[in-house]
Amino acid sequence: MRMSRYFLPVLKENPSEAQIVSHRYMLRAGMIKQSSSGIYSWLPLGFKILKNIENIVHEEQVRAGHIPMLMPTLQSADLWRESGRYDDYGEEMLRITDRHGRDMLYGPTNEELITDIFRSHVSSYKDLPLTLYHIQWKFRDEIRPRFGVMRGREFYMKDGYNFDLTKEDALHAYNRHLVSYLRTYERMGLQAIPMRADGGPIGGDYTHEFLVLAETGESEVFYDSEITDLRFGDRQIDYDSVEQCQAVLEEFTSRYARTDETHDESIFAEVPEARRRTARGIEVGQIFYFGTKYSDAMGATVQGPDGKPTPVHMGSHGIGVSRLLGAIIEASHDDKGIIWPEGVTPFHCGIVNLKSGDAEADAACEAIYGALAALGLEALYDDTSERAGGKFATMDLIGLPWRITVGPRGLKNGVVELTSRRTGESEELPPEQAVERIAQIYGRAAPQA
Ligand code: P5A
Repeated sequence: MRMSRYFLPVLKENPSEAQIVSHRYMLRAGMIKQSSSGIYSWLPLGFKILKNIENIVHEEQVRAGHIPMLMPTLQSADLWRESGRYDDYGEEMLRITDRHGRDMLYGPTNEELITDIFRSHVSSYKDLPLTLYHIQWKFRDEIRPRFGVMRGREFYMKDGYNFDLTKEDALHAYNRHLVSYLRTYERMGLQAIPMRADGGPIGGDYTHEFLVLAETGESEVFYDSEITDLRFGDRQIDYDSVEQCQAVLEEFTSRYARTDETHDESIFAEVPEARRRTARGIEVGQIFYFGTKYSDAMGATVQGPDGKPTPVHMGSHGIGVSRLLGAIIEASHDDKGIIWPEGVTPFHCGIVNLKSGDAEADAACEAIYGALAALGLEALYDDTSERAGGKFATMDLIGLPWRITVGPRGLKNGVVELTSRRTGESEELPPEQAVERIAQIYGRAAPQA
């Protein structure tokens, strides 16, 4: 993408309404624009990152054997009356009446809708296990929407639902989700720690939240510091293996880690004092096992092996896709701007032309831009006539992990500059080698010599 043709409405000043760094940078980098309280338009740069995050979530869900689909945002109140949550959900639910006077609502979550789909189409235990998911906008009329996309009213969520014949099978689904979530967050450059939490309006008493530690997090958390040493890494897990998934769950949940909702001082006191930590965290996901809560209320049964109708065991599992942009920025930034991890970056690298209009500099930039594109790598090429300082400031603010700087002086010596946004370190090398390095970083085939 050429900067001169892009839509990147960068703000020079700090917006006064933003209290935390991620909100500030998202507004300044022209990623989002508030349309009303807690509701945002996703401008091109923000939209691109949202889609990258969504793609990682999809890939990891499919890897775990879960099946993608799409349910609507608007739901009939009748389903929620069946489960009893129409009244229970309270003022967070946005209620709407259509022209025929029918009660509708903008879905804050989809347990009822998916249970209705299940009971309409699945009747035998032979069709189990089944895990369906979608990534769709949700609405919760939060009393205090704040921090930009962190606590929005309209927000993007991946929500998945498992249906199993027995509690044991459903607990395997729970463990499988925990494993796949660990992989998902690490691909985004995040450490998200599973912590025992409270079921809240979703229900059940077996649930873990995934928290990214950050001073600006809304949750208070208590944990054994040893847990921060754990990494999922690139282990290959067989998602159908009960033992393997169980082992990962045990490894990642055996140390003390709880949100304030379930915190227990007497158990925490058993952690050696030097390892006891109290901190704040951003909740980027939550998994639940709630047994037959919805299947009992809504009559979702299957014919069991004994021929008798059996209510299915269920769980649901959510990832805050739009919130993740804020969480990643909170975890990865400096005083100049965002530092995107390679896994989610909107462009693989930036190209800064120090002298747009100079025939040689223009030609070198075009060649690099074209060579990257031929490798399937997308660069944001600043071809504008803005001064160099301004171009660098914009690149630093929007946080592309790599930058290639091209100017007449370097070109005289046959070199351009490759700079890491994270370390600030620069290296001079011939343009072809700079392209090669970017290709290596992103695991693309290096160009032919
Ligand atoms: C699990 C999926 C559920 O709703 N039902 C379907 C279950 N869980 S949850 O914890 O309530 O939400 C899942 C994740 O969504 C994000 N989230 C939000 N993101 C932005 N703004 C909000 N107001 C908001 N509320 C929830 C969180 O990341 C949460 O973990």
